[in-house]
Amino acid sequence: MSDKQSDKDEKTGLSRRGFLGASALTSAAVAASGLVGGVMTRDSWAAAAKEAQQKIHVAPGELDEYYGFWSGGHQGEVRVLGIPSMRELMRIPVFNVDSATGWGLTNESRHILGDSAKFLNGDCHHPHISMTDGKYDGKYLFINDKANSRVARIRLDIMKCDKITTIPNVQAIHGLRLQKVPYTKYVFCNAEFIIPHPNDGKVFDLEDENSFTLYNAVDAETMEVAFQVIVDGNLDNTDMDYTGRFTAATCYNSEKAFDLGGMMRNERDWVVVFDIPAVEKEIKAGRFITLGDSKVPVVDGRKKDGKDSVVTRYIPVPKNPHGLNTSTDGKYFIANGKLSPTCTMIDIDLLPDLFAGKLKDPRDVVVGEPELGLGPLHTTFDGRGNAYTTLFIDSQVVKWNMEEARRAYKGEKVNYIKQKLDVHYQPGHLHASLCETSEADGKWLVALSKFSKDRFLPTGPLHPENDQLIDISGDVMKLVHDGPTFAEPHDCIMARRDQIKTRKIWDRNDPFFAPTVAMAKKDGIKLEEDNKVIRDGNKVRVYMTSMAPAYGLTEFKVKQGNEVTVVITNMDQIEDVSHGFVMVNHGVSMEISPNQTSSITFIADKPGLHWYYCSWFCHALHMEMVGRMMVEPA
Ligand code: CUK
Ligand code: CUA
Ligand code: CA
Repeated sequence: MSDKQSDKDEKTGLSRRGFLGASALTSAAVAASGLVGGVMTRDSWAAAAKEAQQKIHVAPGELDEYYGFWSGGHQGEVRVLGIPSMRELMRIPVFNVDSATGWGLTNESRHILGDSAKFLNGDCHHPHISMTDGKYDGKYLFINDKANSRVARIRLDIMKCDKITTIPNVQAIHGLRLQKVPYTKYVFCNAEFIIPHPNDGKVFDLEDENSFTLYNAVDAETMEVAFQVIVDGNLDNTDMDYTGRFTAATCYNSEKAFDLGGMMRNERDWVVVFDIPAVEKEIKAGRFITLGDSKVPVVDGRKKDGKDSVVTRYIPVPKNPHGLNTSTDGKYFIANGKLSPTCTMIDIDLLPDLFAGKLKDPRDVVVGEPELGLGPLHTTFDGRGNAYTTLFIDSQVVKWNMEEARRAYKGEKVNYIKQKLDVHYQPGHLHASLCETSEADGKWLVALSKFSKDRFLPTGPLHPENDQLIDISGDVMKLVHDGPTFAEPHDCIMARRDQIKTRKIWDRNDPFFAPTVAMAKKDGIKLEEDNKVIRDGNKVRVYMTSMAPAYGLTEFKVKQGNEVTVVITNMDQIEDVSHGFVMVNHGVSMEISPNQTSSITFIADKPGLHWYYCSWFCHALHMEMVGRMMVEPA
């Protein structure tokens, strides 16, 4: 950070320490003037933000303190940002096709995409980092695809997607969260939409008892679906506790309706709580079914004749709840009311009694229901007992104290609301640094606003979103940065930079390109040395190395109609020297980073001379890094 900054502030002549003190006084004055608990004006936050703005200045050559991983929304990728600078560092293509790296075009990426490679789109919402003992372990990042019902895993050492799983029997994977304790064994994800089973066109009725949706657990290592649970109603967002026993999910369509009016009919929908060891026990005892062609064990978690199943409990909460967040102290599941101005606090310590039948009413586990403002969507935490909730309709972030909200629910007169801060505009998710772990450090908060309106230079009818950085380290929230982003990130996650350990260059034994290495071995090729063309009937495999500024092969000959696979191994072992390969007029492009092997397959359908060139600037003679494919007419 800006430790090179001058010790004295030029305008005020105050030392840096004095300046901080003065700003703390300003905060106290703001509190005394009654702004806390009220609305701060544009002027007042601008003044309060001055000192915080210096904190976010990461000078040229200096590094950020946190990694941020941003969902790319219906653009389908994951973006890596540095926090607090909000500088975009990298993009990780996942459910999209990427021209620069060749994701979706190369054989390696198509192998990972599997059958779903036929889809060129995705819609990601929820990026989450794997954990050990309730802390980020930096191994993987998982993300959902609502559009094509998939879950993807990104290896954080290379920042590439390495597995994608399509969830069977469902439509639209939305909420996604990870097991926190003792480690991320399961990835939990919600299928949002209710569909008939089997969905073969004979039944279109959602009232039918064979119409339902499923809660899903994916094994984080194998990425296979471990089990599914049938639920009443639908599923929106989910989270897990810090004991490893319970997960919870919101349902906004307890009505099983198919239209807006119907979905808003009930004053209360519910949170469904899952007892995960109880689900595992059912499966072990053989009490499960399977659906369609899939072999995944399915346990029924619906109520039967008003009686609870052994794996679920349904807790009524008001109305069309959305976000579901576990407080970092491990005490509460918090359901965000959306159509109700409230959040519902569920005491996790009371859930064993609820499952044991010791409580009369499922609402007995509710220990707080603070009234926060209009349109609560998501909540995050600072590790100091405060919660921060987005108010979509009010365009605000509200800071509130959880223990005080709990006391107020018992009838005590306490003002649990600490501050309301205007954000711009209509926020969905918000996320504080390390807030999904027991290490929540209460430093930075990002509010992901759905509308930017007047905040940026106009870009035509389509506007960017606005991800706003807020300093929450003091008593008062300070808005310090507007961050334009493309196509609705929905959600993000921040980890300390020491928690993410990346490789500088590829390991030659990396499983990412293992199928290509196996193919070369069959062809008797030494990838690190050989520059050879293998002809196999109509198939031609062209193996070459690359080293700046030249390919190992500057020409090769094929016949019109041949299926050509170009395999390139980058022998530059210098960090940051990536090459590319583009075959002009063939839709062929890929990245080959240091020590990496990449391959791409296409049809040589046009006779004649066709140039190929390096697309990643690698050397003073990068423009000259070219070659020719000669295609003889059929
Ligand atoms: S959801 Cu978009 S604002 Cu998909 Cu997490 Cu709530
Ligand atoms: Cu190799 Cu540019
Ligand atoms: Ca509803």
